[in-house]
Amino acid sequence: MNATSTARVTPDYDEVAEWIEAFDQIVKQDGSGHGTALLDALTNHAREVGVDVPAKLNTPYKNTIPVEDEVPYPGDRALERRIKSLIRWNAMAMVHRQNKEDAGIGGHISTYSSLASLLEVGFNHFFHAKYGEEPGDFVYFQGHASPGVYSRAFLEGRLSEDHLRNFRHELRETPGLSSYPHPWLMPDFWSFPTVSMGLGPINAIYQARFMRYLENRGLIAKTPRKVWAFVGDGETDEPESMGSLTLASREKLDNLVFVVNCNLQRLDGPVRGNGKIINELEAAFAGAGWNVIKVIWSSDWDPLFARDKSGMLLQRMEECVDGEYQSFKAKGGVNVREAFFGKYPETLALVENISDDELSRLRRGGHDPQKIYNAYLRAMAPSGRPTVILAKTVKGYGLGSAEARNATHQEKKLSDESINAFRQRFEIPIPEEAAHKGTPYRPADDSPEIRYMKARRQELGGFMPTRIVKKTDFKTPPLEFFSESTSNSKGRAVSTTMGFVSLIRNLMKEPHVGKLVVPIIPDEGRTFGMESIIRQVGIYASQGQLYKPHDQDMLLYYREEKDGQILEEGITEAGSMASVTAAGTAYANYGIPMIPFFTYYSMFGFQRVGDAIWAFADARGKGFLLGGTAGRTSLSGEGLQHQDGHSLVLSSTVPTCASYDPAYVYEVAVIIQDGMRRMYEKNENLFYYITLYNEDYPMPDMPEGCREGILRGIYKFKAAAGKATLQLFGSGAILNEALRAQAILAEKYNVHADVWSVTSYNQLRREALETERWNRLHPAEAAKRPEILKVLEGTEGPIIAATDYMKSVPDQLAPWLGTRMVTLGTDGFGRSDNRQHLRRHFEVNAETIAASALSQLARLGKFDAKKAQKALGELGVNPEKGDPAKA
Ligand SMILES: Cc1ncc(C[n+]2csc(CCOP(=O)(O)OP(=O)(O)O)c2C)c(N)n1
Ligand SMILES: [Mg+2]
Repeated sequence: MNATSTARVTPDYDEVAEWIEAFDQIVKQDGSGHGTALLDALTNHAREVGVDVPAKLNTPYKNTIPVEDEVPYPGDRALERRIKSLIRWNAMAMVHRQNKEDAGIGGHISTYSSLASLLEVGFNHFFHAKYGEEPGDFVYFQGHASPGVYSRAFLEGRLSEDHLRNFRHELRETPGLSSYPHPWLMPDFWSFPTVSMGLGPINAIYQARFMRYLENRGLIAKTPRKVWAFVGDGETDEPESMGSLTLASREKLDNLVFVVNCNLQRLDGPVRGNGKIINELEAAFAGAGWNVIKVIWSSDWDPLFARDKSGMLLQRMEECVDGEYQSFKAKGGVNVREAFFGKYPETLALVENISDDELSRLRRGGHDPQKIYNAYLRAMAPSGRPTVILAKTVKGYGLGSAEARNATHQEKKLSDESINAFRQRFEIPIPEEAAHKGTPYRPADDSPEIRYMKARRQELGGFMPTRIVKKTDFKTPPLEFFSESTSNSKGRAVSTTMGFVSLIRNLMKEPHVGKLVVPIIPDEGRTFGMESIIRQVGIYASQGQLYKPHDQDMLLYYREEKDGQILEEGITEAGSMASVTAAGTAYANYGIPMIPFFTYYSMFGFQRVGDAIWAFADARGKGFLLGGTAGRTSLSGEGLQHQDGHSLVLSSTVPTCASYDPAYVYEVAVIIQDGMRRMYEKNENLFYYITLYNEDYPMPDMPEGCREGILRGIYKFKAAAGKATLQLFGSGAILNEALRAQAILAEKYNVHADVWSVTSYNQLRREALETERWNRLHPAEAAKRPEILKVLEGTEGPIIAATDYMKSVPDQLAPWLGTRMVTLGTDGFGRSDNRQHLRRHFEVNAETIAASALSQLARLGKFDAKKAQKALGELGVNPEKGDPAKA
């Protein structure tokens, strides 16, 4: 053959057969490893001589593990099938009954029906609840398969019939079961919220990585523990599902197993009707460096493969698209014979002695415990790579008319006929009438089924899922420990970001707490001046540093260590948030109160990865999110996409998030010190969002007696020199503008104002709402006053509240301050101009604050209106300028 010609030629089949024979002989003699080496050598050689050898990421459309390599199933197949049938029944019956009695309550039955065997093999043979002293495997369940997980717990005797009766009725007298895995709602049961598609997979990857981080840092013992993630095939469309695959292979996470439930359907219809999702995923995962194990066909197909000498069976399998595969299951045996096998005489002949009924029951691999067991077993072997199992299943398996139908995802109850068919197919020993109602069924405690399933779980360390939080003895360093942060900056202009970096640097030296700190950065370390931390504790690198950094002889070189403390995530806020989630729930999952400090561009936090943050809250996550480069006007020179004036609005929506907008480093210190105490010592379920600015200014000493005020959300920072007839509120870097306005007003207009630092409008609002609710519920008792009103008692005049965030941030207090408060904020798109121009544009500079104060006093009849109008001009405020909110 001409080596330079790239034209494809039809192979000579005899020649091919000869080569294959020779190859087979070598493999038989010297083993499969030799076969691999030979192919490698041949491929390399072919490339050297210019033969086009395309990289192939797909293997034939059949099981990865050949039949001859399978080991026998170790469990009692018949008993396990009985158990699985009962679980299937109770899962389906629970949703069915609930929807019969309370139409519209929701629930899913078709997802679990496709997942049952995949989970049951895990429960009976793989999922460890404990490894000696260490907690066991982590399992991320497909969220809407939760009925199956509840149903198993019911058979195990951990959930009662009342619990099932109250599925999705959490608000009834007997607390019920939450729709999906929610640690917030069922804190003794679920650990990992998964049902927001894509968050389970990415969180599982970073969990497996964090496990290694803890091991490599010597904080937990090394165990063969695994992280399992059960993922929907439709779910893999989410960028979060697939976005971090290469991290898992790069980090050699062979503690990670993905099982993709390839039922070929999502909510509306087929996942890849015109293609094959399994092939697509195989190529993507293999390309990302994962071990791929395909479990496509059950043992039912083994004899057919064995008899098919023509190769036409595999060819037929290769050429069918998923839309056709779905149809075969939806339409039944006659159709399978005609449409699938009937295409070629060779394939039709293969099934001539098989009935239509049997044809309809040729199972897919994901419903065959034998094939599943072998795949899981292979995934357990240390391979230096994460494993994905692509298991082909049928959505709505066993649900009669709902099987493999496009509408099956939404199916919540079955017809009497389908219920009856189900009851007979899975041999559920309850009368027909009771079955129609969806009555649960649990055999006696001493029945073989219950004894078997309990024995299996006992062998594997206990029931799953369970969430057990051990008390840890956490000692918060006292505020005195942070004295560097609470003292003035000796006239040096510094930012709260720099102050925070010094604080965390010191904290990492603290003997008890230091090692628990997990600094997490998405490639913004230098932006925040964190080079010194990199030098101090190193960046975590599971392989250590394999090269000499070019800046090695510099003081602050790029230091990577196997036991490095910093998680430098690269440019992925989603990945970073997954690390925050692993670290911030480690107190529960590993029994170690790790403290994440995630520092990032505030614009790319709540707005970009808000859903992941919401799931973190659901998981009872703890720790600190630090929104750096905060403030629409404080971050100068960047522009519209970077300038954040709303993360505090978004953070206020998360119920367990305490949001703070501090102006000075001592405020940051007070918030962090108290945060650690509340989260880790008092075991409160909350986390913190703290804004950090990059504007430099001298930091003052912490004034006496302001600690409570900082935490509450407001304290008087600088009283008026004369009698105050005006109150100025400032937050973050804009507090300085309020202080400048105080001086302008006093000097130029003889108006005296108190200046308050408002560290958290959101905390003040929450307290006020709580007080107000109490008042509403206790009309016969003396009304209590919200903190904000108590604090302002005796103060005079209007309030001008200025913030680098949207006006709706201070407006959170409008129900209590009413028209007394005028808000100035940064509504609208940002610009890349400098601070001075930005603050004038957004009307939050000192001059506008002063002018707005005079204007308001004039409206109240306390300042001459004409003078106020003139003052606008004097202060450089153009009354005819366009509204920045619309600009
Ligand atoms: C982020 C997000 N978007 C949409 C949904 C709504 N939803 C729930 S299940 C589902 C289909 C899931 O399909 P697949 O992942 O294939 O799971 P299957 O039920 O087929 O096993 C959708 C769209 C969701 N839960 N989360
Ligand atoms: Mg699916």
